Amino acid sequence: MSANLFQAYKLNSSLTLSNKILMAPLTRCMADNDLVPTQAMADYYARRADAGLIISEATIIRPDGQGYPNTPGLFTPAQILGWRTVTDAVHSKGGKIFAQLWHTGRVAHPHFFGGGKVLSASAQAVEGSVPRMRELTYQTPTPASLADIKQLVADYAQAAANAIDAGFDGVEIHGANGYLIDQFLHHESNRREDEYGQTPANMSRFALEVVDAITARIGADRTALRLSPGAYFNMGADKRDREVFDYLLPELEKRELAFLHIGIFDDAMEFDYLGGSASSYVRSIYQGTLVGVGSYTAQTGDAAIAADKFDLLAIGRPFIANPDYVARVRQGQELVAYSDAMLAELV
Ligand code: FNR
Ligand code: 8K6
Repeated sequence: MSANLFQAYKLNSSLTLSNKILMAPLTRCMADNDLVPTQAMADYYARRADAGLIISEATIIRPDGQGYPNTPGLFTPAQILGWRTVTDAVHSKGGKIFAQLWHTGRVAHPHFFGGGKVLSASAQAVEGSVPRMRELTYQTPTPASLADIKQLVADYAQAAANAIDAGFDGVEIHGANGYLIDQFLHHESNRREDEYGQTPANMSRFALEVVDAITARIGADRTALRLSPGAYFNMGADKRDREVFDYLLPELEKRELAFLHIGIFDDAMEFDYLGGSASSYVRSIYQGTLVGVGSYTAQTGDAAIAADKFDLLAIGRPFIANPDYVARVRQGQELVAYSDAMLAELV
């Protein structure tokens, strides 16, 4: 049972994972009011250190990237120090941890950063409001100017350098789930008429600039990326998006990133314009290490790896419910079922 999951996996010459189970990035909204990680967060991550790799909850690169309360940052000295406590705790238990770098783009709300502009690719609002803060309706964003884009790329690279200073083993760029980078990659949110819009190469430009700036700063072997080629969250579908990812994925393959990670809640979901699931689509044109995720169990994930659908398995909600997920699976013990009520507390 689960034989594939417990094999070591060499990502590249600098990183080898002790098993193929990743803890998926999971926003918990538990940082302090300066967006500094707490001791309770360090303890929470350390309890999960036997994952082959932990990916941190999404962590904002700068104030205007914030779309939810108390999500941690990586842009002040106090935040870097707070994360150092987390990474030390994980490393002392033999684990590895990447920081997930985040800017929510049009899903940001000025409530969280004292007013000011909400930036996105174009002036296309996302419908609705901040979860559990329903009075905060999403605003029509301001299209990022060329100067804004330059600054954003620089801020992503600085946050990556800060992550390394904080002791992270690498970073995963959050290019998925309808947030800023993803907003450039989909036609619903990107209506630009300049060199960042309309064609697959232009729509991929911002994502590739962020990747290139970060790899130049910390190395491709420590840089990963999460993508959602299928629109399913904070995003409307458009079948022309396929051509964008058909262009982007081979470009990414040339960059020799540590891994590519699918952003999806249920990998059984099929997208007609991708010809199947998001993971099967990416696997068909991308040869590098691929992380699958989305409503898998250890058994179904192990079978997917055996069938060569992806190389590594990320586990989200079951890891919230079971800090000892890896040990339980290894020993064939029953798991505690996840429920949304568990989000109230860091166990
Ligand atoms: C998530 N997910 C998520 N994804 C991401 O890229 N960054 C994040 O910060 C979060 N935060 C988050 C919070 C909560 C409470 C949930 C439930 C999910 C998505 C997550 O990484 C994963 O893709 C999904 O949960 C699907 O995997 P499971 O839970 O079915 O194993
Ligand atoms: C206040 C917590 C904010 C968390 C932000 C990250 C997103 C996690 C939210 C979980 C909700 C699930 C929505 C799933 C959409 C699937 C559609 C098919």
